[in-house]
Amino acid sequence: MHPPDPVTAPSIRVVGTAGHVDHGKSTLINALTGIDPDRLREERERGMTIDLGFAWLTTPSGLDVGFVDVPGHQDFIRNMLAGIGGIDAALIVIAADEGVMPQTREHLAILGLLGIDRGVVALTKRDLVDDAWADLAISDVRAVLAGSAFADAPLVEVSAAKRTGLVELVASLERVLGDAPPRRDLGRPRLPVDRAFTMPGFGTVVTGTLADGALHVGDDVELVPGGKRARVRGLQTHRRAIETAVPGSRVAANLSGIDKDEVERGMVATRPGTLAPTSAFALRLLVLPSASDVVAHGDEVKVHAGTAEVMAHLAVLEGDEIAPGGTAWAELRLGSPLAVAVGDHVVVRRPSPSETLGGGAVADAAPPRTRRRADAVDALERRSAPRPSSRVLAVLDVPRTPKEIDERSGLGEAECDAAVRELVASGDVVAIADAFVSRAAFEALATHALRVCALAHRRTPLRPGAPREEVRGAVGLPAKRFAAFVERLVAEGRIVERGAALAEPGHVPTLTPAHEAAWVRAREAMDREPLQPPSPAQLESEFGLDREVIAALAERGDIVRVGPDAVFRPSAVTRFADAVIDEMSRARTVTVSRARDLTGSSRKHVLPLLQFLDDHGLTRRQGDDRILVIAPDAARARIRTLIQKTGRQS
Ligand SMILES: Nc1nc2c(ncn2[C@@H]2O[C@H](COP(=O)(O)OP(=O)(O)OP(=O)(O)O)[C@@H](O)[C@H]2O)c(=O)[nH]1
Ligand SMILES: [Mg+2]
Repeated sequence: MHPPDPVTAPSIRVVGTAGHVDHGKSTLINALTGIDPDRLREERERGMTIDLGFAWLTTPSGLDVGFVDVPGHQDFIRNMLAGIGGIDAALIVIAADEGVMPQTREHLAILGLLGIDRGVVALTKRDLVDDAWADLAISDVRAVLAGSAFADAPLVEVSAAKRTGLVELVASLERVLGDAPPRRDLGRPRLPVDRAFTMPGFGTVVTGTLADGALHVGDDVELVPGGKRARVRGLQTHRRAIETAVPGSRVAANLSGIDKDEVERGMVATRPGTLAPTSAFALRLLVLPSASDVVAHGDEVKVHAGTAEVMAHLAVLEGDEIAPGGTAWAELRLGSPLAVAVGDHVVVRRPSPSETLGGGAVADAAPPRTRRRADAVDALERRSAPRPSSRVLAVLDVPRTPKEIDERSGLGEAECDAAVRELVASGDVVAIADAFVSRAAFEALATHALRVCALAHRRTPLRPGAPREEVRGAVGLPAKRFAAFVERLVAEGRIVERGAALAEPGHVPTLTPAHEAAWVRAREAMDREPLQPPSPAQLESEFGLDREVIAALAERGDIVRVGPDAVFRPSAVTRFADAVIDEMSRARTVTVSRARDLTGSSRKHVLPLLQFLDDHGLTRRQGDDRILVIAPDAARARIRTLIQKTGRQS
């Protein structure tokens, strides 16, 4: 939705492998990345993946891709399910010599249930077969994929042993990932934990694929379920330390304040208070056509959601059972609490004999307990029927013009306008210049902009804030929309404009102790003869206060910049202004030399001061004289507000 924080990688995606045991998934990942995803000793000894493996590469065009390598053996399918949820695209691995096998089909079915519809097929071990065999294998694969989301997925013939086809495979992955929509950023980060371990010297580390928002070093997190709190002490993506992890990236988070034993796979690290564990949820349950039997009311099933896995009791809300290939509204009453959100895709399996039964998207994460089944179904139907406003809201994860909203939502112009008006009135949608954006997306942009400001304050404490253009680049808004965006944040008191910079409202430029000491001496010099103070050049040569420090002093109100080469203490400016205003209200005009004599200043100092009064609409030149152009009282008031505006008074 917007470019990530400047300190994180430019673009980041996650690919998961899928495919039958021994078809060459891990070998291929190793050949592509140089990283062996089989990190356990047992895996290396048995030549088989047992648990999830992780690797990464940067493509020729600069895309960072993380890989989650899953086991193909059916005994470890729960591990596969824990890793595959957060991916952008699948790398479907099918060995040329064996072709499509049972777990090829099961993994494909799982990808379908999870709504993962992008991928590349790698026909591996090409070196083991001749061309005729390979052609047969390809038509076999195409037949199996027909009718699935992967029907038109690119297919690349590769051999990890001979290192052929690898360049083409990366190019295909790049293309498929390039077409993938940006990961949604709701400003509500969720990190489903797929590993938790301790690292000597660091403490507890959890890893996962981040969803729905960014995580920052210093953030407080809650682990759901359980409610244990911790703080993010450090973040890494692909072994690089980062300040901010973006949604859709592989993240290792070093947590303080929590023991390794208190965290496990299946928990979700999230912003405290944003995700409640649930003990039951409702969904439209699709039973796979391949299921060996009907799925019946009262069945004990296993639910896989995110990286979690819990036992559940199935309540079928329509009829008593769902036949293979059928769907019905159902409720899953969980044996232990689970962190799920509406829209999450879950997979349902039979514990024994072990089999993937089906799945669906969570429609209600907290269904009311007692009600008639028919009422429950009605409520779920209503909830999931897309109303015009929810269709409009769904397309406003990025700013769009009314015309674009019409096109994308598929609604008529009138219906669309009415929905937008309703959403703006309820505060769910915000207008910025010519476009509209959802409140959630607006909030994510705001959080992002403020992060950039905070970062600038930390990196350049002397400066008034982050350059506007830098913030604009970071949030990725065109100029007009950015102006409206900032205006709104200013009006809400969440950001302040300081010249060409944007800052957090509380930010005050801070000087180093050495600069503070220099300023004490310079201030004495300025106060000695307030209307003949040292010039900025002298402040630099004699006191070591360079332009940047002077800007910071002006920002916090210790001095007033009156002209390019003139600075004064605020009290000197008001004293000068009061004297010449008095003179003009008495004698109507004042000359440069009269102003100088009146205030005991010098010509060099008086010229910029008088120019300052002209520039701010208090006085006007008339030949060699100056006259007041506003009432004396108004002039006195204006000079005081002006000085306050250029900084907070010292
Ligand atoms: N000749 C040849 N052998 C290969 C190729 N790719 C993998 N293999 C061999 O196939 C075997 C299985 O490879 P893995 O990469 O472990 O297979 P996998 O799909 O990761 O297996 P699981 O993770 O257990 O599901 C190993 O002995 C590999 O050396 C290839 O391109 N050519
Ligand atoms: Mg493997």
